[in-house]
Amino acid sequence: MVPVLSYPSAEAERFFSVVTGRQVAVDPEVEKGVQEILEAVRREGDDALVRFTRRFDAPDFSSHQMTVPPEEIDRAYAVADPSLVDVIRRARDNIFAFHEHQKQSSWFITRSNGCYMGQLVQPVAAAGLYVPGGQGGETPLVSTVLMTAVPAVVAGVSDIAMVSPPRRDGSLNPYLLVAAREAGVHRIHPIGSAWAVAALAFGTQSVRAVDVLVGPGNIYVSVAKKLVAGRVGLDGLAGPSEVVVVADHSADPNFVAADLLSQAEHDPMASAVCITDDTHMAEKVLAALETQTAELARQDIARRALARYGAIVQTSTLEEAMVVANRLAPEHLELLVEDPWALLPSVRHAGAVFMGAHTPEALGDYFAGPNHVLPTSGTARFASALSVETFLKKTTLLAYSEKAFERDAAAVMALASLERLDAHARSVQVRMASRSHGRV
Ligand code: HSO
Ligand code: ZN
Repeated sequence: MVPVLSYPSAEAERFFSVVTGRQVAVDPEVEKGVQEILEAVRREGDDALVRFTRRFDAPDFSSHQMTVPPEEIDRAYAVADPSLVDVIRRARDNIFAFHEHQKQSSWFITRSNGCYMGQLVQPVAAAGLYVPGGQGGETPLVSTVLMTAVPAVVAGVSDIAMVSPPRRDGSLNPYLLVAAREAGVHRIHPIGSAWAVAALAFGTQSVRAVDVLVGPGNIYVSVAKKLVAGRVGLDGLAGPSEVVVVADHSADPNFVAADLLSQAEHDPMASAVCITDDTHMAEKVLAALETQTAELARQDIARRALARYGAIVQTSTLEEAMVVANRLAPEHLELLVEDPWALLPSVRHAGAVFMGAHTPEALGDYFAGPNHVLPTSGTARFASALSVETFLKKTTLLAYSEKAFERDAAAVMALASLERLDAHARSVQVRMASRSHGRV
């Protein structure tokens, strides 16, 4: 079902490049198609949105359906299972509590002679959240609503729009509407794919343009985000999901297999890798994978993912296992080892770390508090989870007294003349010349 690779070896190296390289190449045809969609939305606004939505999602979609009215959200509560609404609220509260700690404050410092400087931290004015369709609305990604909306709310964004592809009748799954209201989303547009990204980036008659656009999506969404980068702020470009499980002799092979499968069932391109220093682990995990996969509704997806992007990597030590984990820089890193805290200092690159036997990734996917929108495809080398910071921007501030100005004037003029920028030098010089006391 999955290959067992020893490390170091040529096979292991080949596997690593397959896994880390699985999202790099974008078909130029796809990019061209997406570019045309963006242009159409920019030129025609709502008309283009209605046309694309009718063609791909909801055949009778009309421009009146472009924003979900509050009564429809009320009706969603009426049909939703109250115990699920309660769970959504508890998840929201946990996610809020975690993200509250990410808030940032403005700061000021004083330097000698009456010189002040600092940084103002402010939220962006408008944010857009992309929530994937979840197989025609059958599998509503409520957790993604919470994970994208809550950090924006905590940041203080006062205009938060959510988009998600509609079902055949033009509506959204009621649980998406409930989650959106619970999280504090202000407007919901039942549109998806590249044209929804375009609408949020450019604005149309019904969809206001946003300043920051976040959320995972398929290849069309990611390509569209890439093409509007620069016009709006973005989170990362979501690639297929991935998990690395580092397991030592103490790990329960059933847990390891279950956690590998929880990623593999997301997507045929998902990657799930176990790295172990225990020579008996591979055999046991393989057996557990066989049994457990057969019981999954999405076993087809999981099998395809595991066959191409799954492996059990055998190392001789746990330190070596961490070297491999850091090379993969996975979205999720589980440490199913006796003493995960002892291993933590060896973690260099991972989107999110899950410590010990009782912390399956699913806790973080849904409920515990940390964000599940994470850097994929090895981008954890430089990128971080979606966070409050994604929705904040900073403005620096400077205030000089005359005395402080006099102290620094000559230095500024020296650098200005080195760069041969006369007007810069003069802007300092005229002030020196008009000082209340003395002349230069
Ligand atoms: N594991 C996904 C998040 C998710 N899981 C949503 C279930 N629902 C992120 O890689
Ligand atoms: Zn997941």
